[in-house]
Amino acid sequence: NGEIPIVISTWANKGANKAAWDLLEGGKSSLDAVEAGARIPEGDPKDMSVGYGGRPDREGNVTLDACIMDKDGNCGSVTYLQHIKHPISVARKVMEETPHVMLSGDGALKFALDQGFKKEDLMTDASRKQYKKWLETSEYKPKVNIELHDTIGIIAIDQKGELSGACTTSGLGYKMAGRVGDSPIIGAGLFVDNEVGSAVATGMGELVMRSVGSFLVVELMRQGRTPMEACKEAIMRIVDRQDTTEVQVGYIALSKDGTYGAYSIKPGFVYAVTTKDGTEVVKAESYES
Ligand code: SD4
Repeated sequence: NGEIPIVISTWANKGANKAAWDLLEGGKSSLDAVEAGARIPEGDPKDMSVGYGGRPDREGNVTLDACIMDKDGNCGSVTYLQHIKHPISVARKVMEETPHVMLSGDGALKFALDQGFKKEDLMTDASRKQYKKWLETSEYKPKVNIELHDTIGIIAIDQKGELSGACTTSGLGYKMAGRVGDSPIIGAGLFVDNEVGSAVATGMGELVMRSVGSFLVVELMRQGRTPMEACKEAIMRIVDRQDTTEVQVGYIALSKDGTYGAYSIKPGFVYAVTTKDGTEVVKAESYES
């Protein structure tokens, strides 16, 4: 593997890759491409880990985390954002229109509204029903590989060879109110270094944050690891230090030359790769078999 342009994303999110690819093919920037890709699951009520229709926290509030990073190392992020369907686009506005990297909660919402985003109810009949059912036991147990669609991390290289990445999620279903995961944290959920490559994480964010995973993957590539070797080493860093019996973490990585790879703790993690030859859903190698 190793061609340019290319877009890869976590899970079998072919629709996201298609939206991104259409822009890459038309000569648009990888930044435009990853934003367009991330917006697909955000707007899809059937995807219950992202944006509209996402699982709420245990108090019934849908709170969203997202970040975006470009070829120049600019980045923007929102955490604990409510009522806005496309947090990735708000994150891009934070990057482009403010002197800051991260806006959170009410401030992020106020900024989004000022920027013309609409306030919406992000719960759907399906997510309300599931939440009511969850309340019956209120047992908190994050599930591994929920139905092969989840938080989306998406990274791309455009025709000019420049890298960007995006990551967006409603976080772990039925998390504590106020919990923020790895996905909006630059270096944890996502990192882009235009000289080297980019990486993005999915799964139990706490484990990714503790090991600053995506930054680690990119730094390992800088030291000469292939994308797959770098993802594997970052996963081993987690596995060697804590109990991972019940949890999943997966990384995908893309190097500057278009080679890509992935690795996860548990089997079942897949990612979608799109080049001029079409889209392929690839099974990641994993620590456990
Ligand atoms: C989080 N990493 O909030 C996200 C959730 C996720 O698969 O990726 N779930 O921890």
